[in-house]
Amino acid sequence: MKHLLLALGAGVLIAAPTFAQISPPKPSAEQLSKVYEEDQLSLEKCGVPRNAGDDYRPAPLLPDQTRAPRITTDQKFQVQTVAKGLVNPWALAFLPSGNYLVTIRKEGLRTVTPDGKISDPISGTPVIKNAVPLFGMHDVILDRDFASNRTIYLAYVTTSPSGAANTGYIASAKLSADEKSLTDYTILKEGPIPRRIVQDKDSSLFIITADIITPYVSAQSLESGAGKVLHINTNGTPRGDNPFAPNPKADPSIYALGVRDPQSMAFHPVTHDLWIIENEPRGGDELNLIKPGKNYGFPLISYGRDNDGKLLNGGLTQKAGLEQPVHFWTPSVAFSGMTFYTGDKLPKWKNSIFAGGLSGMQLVRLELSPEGRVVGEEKLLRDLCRRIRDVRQGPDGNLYVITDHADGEILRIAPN
Ligand SMILES: [Ca+2]
Repeated sequence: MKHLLLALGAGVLIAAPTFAQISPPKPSAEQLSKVYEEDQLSLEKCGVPRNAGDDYRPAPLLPDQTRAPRITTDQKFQVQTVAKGLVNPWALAFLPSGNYLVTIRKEGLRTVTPDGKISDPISGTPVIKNAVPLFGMHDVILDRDFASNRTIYLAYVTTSPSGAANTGYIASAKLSADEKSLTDYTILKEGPIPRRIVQDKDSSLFIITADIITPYVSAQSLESGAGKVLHINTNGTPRGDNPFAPNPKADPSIYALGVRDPQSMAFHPVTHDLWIIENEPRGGDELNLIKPGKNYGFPLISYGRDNDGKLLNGGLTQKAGLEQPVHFWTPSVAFSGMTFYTGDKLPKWKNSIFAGGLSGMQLVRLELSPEGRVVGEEKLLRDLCRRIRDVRQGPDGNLYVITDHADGEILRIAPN
């Protein structure tokens, strides 16, 4: 059975896009015996995710670094379907008009009205031409001053004008008042695969980029913007105070290095620290607190393994000079979007981290201690059996998630 599981893991890049259309196999008794009791219910209902549990459980450096106590709250909530029929939506933003702005992985951008009407594609977005099915239009955020400048930022992957496949872009553009077209399209950064963007209080942009192609030569290279946290101004220039800017060989936009496939990033609502969640190849998903100039270790250290099941760097999990994750998950949840909940509608969840699981098909809620350690983990929405791509807090104080399927949805999590 172990070999079967490894084979499932090896197919990540090819198998994942069709995952939604294939019914996962039923779990075996052996698989069920290796997970928490509450996880068994999910396995029995939703089937075995590709990152199903096996016997690889590397020891953490710190005892609170993995397998946090399972918790629940008596926060009552209901899940409402806002829209359905979105084809593999990736990210969600909230327009002042009340409409939702949604990226569609293979297509671009659309809006959705509060009553679920999906618009035609917004004209002026880049054409997504790509050889790797998992890439395409990823993140969208509104500028802090969107109400006056109509500016949005996009993270996407396409074939470059010169024919280079899988080229990543960060771009800005202005959304027309009728929300039907983009103008003033400006490329801010070209090259590495960008996953998410967040904007700091000073308007500068943080971007997380992936290094998921073996043998992972970029994440540790200061000459590459891949496998990094980048920090740029809104016109695309690197921040002058970036830690490696004085190094003439380094990409001056690098803020931190050594990440693999970070798909979510958010500022802590109290400390304003920058947190990310990243996916290691197979198991070992990490929650990291990002500091400038720090090296987060991939692929030199990892609590996961490569997609073919082989150990990364001999299975090394710690090394002087390399940052340890705040928390890690084996087996993998395959995290994508993340947010801190700061609203009043769901008060029992205030200041929790929410993170969506793709193959894990769940919404994870994490409680942090004042010291920033994970002290509890709650698994939500497991009965839906949906790949959760993004989770955001709406201006109405409710939580919204989007699901990554050919008939993807926007779901609202509201008090009950
Ligand atoms: Ca790491």
